[in-house]
Amino acid sequence: MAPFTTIHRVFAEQAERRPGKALFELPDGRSVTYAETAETVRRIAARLLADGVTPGDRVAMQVEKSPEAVALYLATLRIGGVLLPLNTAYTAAETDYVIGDARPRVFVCSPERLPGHDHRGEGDELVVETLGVSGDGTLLGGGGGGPASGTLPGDGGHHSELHDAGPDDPASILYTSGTTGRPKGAVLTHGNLVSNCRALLDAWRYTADDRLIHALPIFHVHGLFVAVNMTLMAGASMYYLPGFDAGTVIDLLPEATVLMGVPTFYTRLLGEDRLTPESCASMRLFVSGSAPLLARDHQAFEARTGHAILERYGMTETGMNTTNPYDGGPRKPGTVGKPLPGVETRVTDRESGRALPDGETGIIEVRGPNVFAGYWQLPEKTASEFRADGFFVTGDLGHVDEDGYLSIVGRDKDLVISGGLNVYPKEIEQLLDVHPEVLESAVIGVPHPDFGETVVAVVVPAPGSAPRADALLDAVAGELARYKHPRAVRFVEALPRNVMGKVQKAELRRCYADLFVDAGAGSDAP
Ligand code: MCA
Ligand code: AMP
Repeated sequence: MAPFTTIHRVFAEQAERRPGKALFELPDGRSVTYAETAETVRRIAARLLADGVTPGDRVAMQVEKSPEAVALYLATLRIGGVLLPLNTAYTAAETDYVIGDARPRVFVCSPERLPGHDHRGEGDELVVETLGVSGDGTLLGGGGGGPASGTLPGDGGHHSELHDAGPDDPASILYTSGTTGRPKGAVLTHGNLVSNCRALLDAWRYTADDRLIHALPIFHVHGLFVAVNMTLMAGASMYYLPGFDAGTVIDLLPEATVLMGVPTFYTRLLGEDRLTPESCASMRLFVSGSAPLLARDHQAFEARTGHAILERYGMTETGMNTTNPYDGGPRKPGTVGKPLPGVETRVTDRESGRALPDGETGIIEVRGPNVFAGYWQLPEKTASEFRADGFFVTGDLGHVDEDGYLSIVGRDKDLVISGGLNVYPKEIEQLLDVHPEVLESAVIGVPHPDFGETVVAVVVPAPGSAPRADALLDAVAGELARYKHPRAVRFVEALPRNVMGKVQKAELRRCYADLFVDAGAGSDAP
């Protein structure tokens, strides 16, 4: 068996092997090579050491997408730190909660966020650094910031040692909300990242010859631990875009080989006349995940381009679990394929945990080297999500067909996935329910032409009150990131409940299923 290696070590080896090769191709025509990135990694590593980061310390990152942000990720691992990537859409309240829970040693934020997020007054534990989109800010030596500025250790301000992490050492903590409404940190180990990346490189035949269109955010598993890690480990290049823009992606298709995206990417691309077999001539693979891709869109994309989108299934807690085949079998629309090598999946009865025969729908469970170490400082919560034999209970509902392909048919967890971003209704309901004009609320997801699903709040006014929808939305706006805001509010006299008193969300979803069906992409409900 090959000795254990880490993402940061493989990256360092790739930078030695192909120093002049472009890792990042940027929209302004500039490129950043492997050697240049390695140099930035060493400089940031030195800075983080000077800030007092020791192995196991968390380094929080809430910055716009830039090559330096990837270097910050690699620098953190290089010195044994644990990366805590934060969504740039988070409000101050959401950010403060995560920072308070994970207790990072260093918080690197965009310069423009600094006034709202200067935690230095809260004690001398946290060092705040800034990093802007052009690499500006204190992290790369712009002054201010850490306590030890100007006294960088290592090789003249360059850190030359690589931390030797073991497979079970934590590499990253990613916060996911949950049915309790409180975000919790999923601890991913070096072993999780490397094993999953290797399995994907093999499954999707990803090599140094690939040129990826990278239009995802880098604070989730999809954009960072799938797309970036695969590119670094393979020694490939990426067209590194600040976000998804259909026109820009179409412009790049003739230069690229692979696109990884959420279903919204593909529905938006299908709206472009320039999406043709000719524009896709150099492409060899389109991957979709993070949310269900409608079979209809899969078929439409194949008809327009000749490419069958490869759909795969993953989760923050597990990385990637299953994938449709690259070759050796059909990519079946509406399915997420078979387990990756080394990963086991099964479908069980929720209550008893009994494995169900193929064809029957139950809870999807996963076991393998990809499955996380647990929730940060929540041992009981962690234990409750695992079976005694080590399978992790995903909360997704699915069944396996006669060829062994898994289909996801629903969720046992109360979750809305909007444009590939998870929204937990509980977080919104808690805010609405404390509003003086609200008796109670139920937040649901309904079909949306652009985002797949979108958030709707169904509200019972307090007796004698007649709240306005915009007043309720204002109450949510200050607390929650924009993508979590309800796109429509509907008032009802009472919520439908079953005999046990539980709110019947399925009935509400049926009732409001058509709210956005004829609405244009991105628009609010009529
Ligand atoms: C932006 N907005 C959204 C979303 N994104 N609202 C709801 N859901 C969203 N996903 C808001 C904006 O703040 C804006 O608000 C308005 O909607 C319109 O924005 P627009 O310009 O259309 O959005 P965009 O910037 O084009 O972004 C849409 C997007 C993006 C491209 C779909 O959300 C995205 O990149 N999603 C991918 C997320 C992802 O990486 N998921 C993977 C996590 P206003 O104009 O009113 O201010 S899951 C994962 O990692 C697991 C492991 C897995 O399996 O992959
Ligand atoms: P997250 O917690 O953000 O990592 O989101 C993980 C969830 O996204 C999973 O539990 C699924 O519910 C959903 N998901 C990911 N990939 C797919 C897919 N290909 N089809 C359907 N749902 C998916």
